[in-house]
Amino acid sequence: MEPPQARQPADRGDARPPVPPPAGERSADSLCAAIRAAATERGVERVLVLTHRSPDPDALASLMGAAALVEGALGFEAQIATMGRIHRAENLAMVRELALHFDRYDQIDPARVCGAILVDSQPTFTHTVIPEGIDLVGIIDHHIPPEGSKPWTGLHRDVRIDVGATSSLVYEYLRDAGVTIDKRTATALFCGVRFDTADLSHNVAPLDEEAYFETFRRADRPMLARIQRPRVPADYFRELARSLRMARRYGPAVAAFLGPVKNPESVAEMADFFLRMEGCKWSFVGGAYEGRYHVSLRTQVGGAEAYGLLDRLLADEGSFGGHGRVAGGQVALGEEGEALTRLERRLRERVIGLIDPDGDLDEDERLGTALA
Ligand SMILES: [Mn+2]
Repeated sequence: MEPPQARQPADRGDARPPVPPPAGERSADSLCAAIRAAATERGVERVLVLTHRSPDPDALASLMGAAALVEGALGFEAQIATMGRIHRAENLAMVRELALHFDRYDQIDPARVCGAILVDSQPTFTHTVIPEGIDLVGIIDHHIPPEGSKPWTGLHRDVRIDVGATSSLVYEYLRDAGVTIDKRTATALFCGVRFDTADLSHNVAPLDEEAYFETFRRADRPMLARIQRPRVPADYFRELARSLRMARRYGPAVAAFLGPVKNPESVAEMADFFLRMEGCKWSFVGGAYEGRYHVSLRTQVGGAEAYGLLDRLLADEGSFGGHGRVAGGQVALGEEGEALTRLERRLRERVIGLIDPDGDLDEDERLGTALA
């Protein structure tokens, strides 16, 4: 939909400032109009592109795509800044192969940008920081905001929870703006859609299918293969062995409370891994990293929604998000040791409570079965 145009007096010509689009509008045109309005107001043609802490492939690709939109559709400069380390081997491979170089938050000069676009997240999410002195011009995301959180009410809020990947949304912006998607951006966007939809196997909207196939046609396929099966450090195998020893089977669920982990991504990775077990309807894994307890939940196709299950497991502790079969969250940990042990005990009790609501299990059954 075209943003409404303000009536323009014939004698003012080009002096008319760009008209910002109405709230709730979500198209490439309206985002570009919002950025142009901010650039005119601030007198800077440079846009900051941000996402959540420790970006995953969908976030990384969305950053690249949004920057390509800023440069290709507006001819403005884009500055991408990220925070938090990237741990998962596949995500590191994506950064390495695509030769991504992002600025840190302390390299942002608010005077040198007209505003920011936030992708694959929302400003109220706890894992997302909007630097001080920066005006948010637009958000593009597909996550359900946590219950009770106030939605951001800025000009360009494009949150489509029915779409599997933010990369698909960004692909649509580039398509609609007529920006040519180069090989590198296409490779990244394909990784984003692939990662968040598990190769179109879940959370899929028609837009995801189009984005997946169109970006695949333009992608660097040898590079895609290198990103998907990267080499992993020896530590990875030690953590894997430890996780296998600690995991327990509780009827239809597999749960593992890993205590401190070297790599917070291993929590999500193990949740994916355990879900592959025959008969496993859902998996739940938690691990402590740098003062926070990370949890990941996965459910089988046709099973319960991951978001609702994790909501019950966390019972108002920490923050979480999710869509379809995937959900994840974090709980801040208090003093060392004690808090972690207690939290893991509470979570384990809630897992057992979910699979055994009537308390029919005996002591032995409540301990679960070892996997290895
Ligand atoms: Mn995403």
